[in-house]
Amino acid sequence: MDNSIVTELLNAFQFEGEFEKSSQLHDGHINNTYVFDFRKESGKLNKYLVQELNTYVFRQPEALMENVMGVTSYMREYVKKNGGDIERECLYVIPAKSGKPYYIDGENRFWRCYNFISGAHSCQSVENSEVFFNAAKAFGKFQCILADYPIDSLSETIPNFHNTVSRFADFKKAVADNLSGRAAQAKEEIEFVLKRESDCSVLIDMLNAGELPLRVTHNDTKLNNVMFDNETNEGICVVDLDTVMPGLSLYDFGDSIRFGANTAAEDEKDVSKVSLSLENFKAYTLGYLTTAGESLTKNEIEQLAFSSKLMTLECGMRFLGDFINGDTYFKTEYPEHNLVRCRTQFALVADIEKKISEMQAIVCDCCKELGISK
Ligand code: GN1
Ligand code: MG
Repeated sequence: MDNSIVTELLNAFQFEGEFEKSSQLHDGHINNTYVFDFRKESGKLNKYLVQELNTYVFRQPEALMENVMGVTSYMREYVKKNGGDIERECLYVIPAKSGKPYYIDGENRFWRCYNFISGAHSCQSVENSEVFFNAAKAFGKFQCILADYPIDSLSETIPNFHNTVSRFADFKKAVADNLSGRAAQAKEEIEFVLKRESDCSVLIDMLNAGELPLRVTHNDTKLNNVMFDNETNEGICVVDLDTVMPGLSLYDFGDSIRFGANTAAEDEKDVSKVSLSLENFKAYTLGYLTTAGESLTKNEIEQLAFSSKLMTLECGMRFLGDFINGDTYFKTEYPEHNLVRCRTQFALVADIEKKISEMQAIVCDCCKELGISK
């Protein structure tokens, strides 16, 4: 980060202490994230998370920050009431000196700042199933805490974010427009998506028929969006709240499985390494049902396995669409990055299709183990 922008941000936000340094974090495909270190008079280190919001992806940044302010205040009250640590178990926004929860710099970049969760770490992959079990408990709890949050007060900052029918339509448009001229490079992958059109409407049809409840959901439940306590390894705080919007519990469950139950990385080039780990699927299902199971309906529980397939298909279709559009949405490190990412997602979809009955049996076993009868 260049010095002039650091100086500008130091003047813009209400930071405490003497500034020491800034460093960039490289997780995430959308925003630019930095850690700012300060030294307090007491000698204690004081860190903040400073983010440049991607306003190409988030077209309504003010509305997004209103969502974030509402949800973080609500969660902070919950943590307080339950005797938790408000510095570590929830995020809060550090306001700009103007009093606004964000700052727009001289080049029109949109900045916001959070407390930094200390004594905790994030994980980029599932090293053992306990980590995944703990992530699941954290996301399940997150959903339960927000169960009574006034859903109508949330703006849909990215309309139809997980509406797979509309994602499918966007995908077909990307193929038809072929802005980058790359569609010919991805014939097989395009076919893979087109063959699965009927899957795309399953959950949306159920929602429209009143068979699934609309909830306040996170919508980006990647493993690296949970902070784990360094000592206990418990998931203490769910982060990356930019996509908290009305949605289906199944979006959150399925997206977690997509990322964390894959035996390979999201951008693994060797697709023979990609498969669905039934062990990790079980760990996540058990953790999620431990905290959220009582609040889920029978229909939600029945669709858990399918949602894993659908969210993986959807994400793959988004990567492929972006490849064909010319990489305008996700950050990429090399020209075929989005194509590589979509291939891992489709390999995972294919493996889930083979294992779907086993996954359904695992969901039933977990319900029995936890005494959940629906
Ligand atoms: C993006 O920024 P990050 O990495 O948490 C994306 C998610 C995708 C994910 C795929 C706002 O999340 O929807 O599932 O990449 N976020 C947005 O890794 O589009
Ligand atoms: Mg993230």
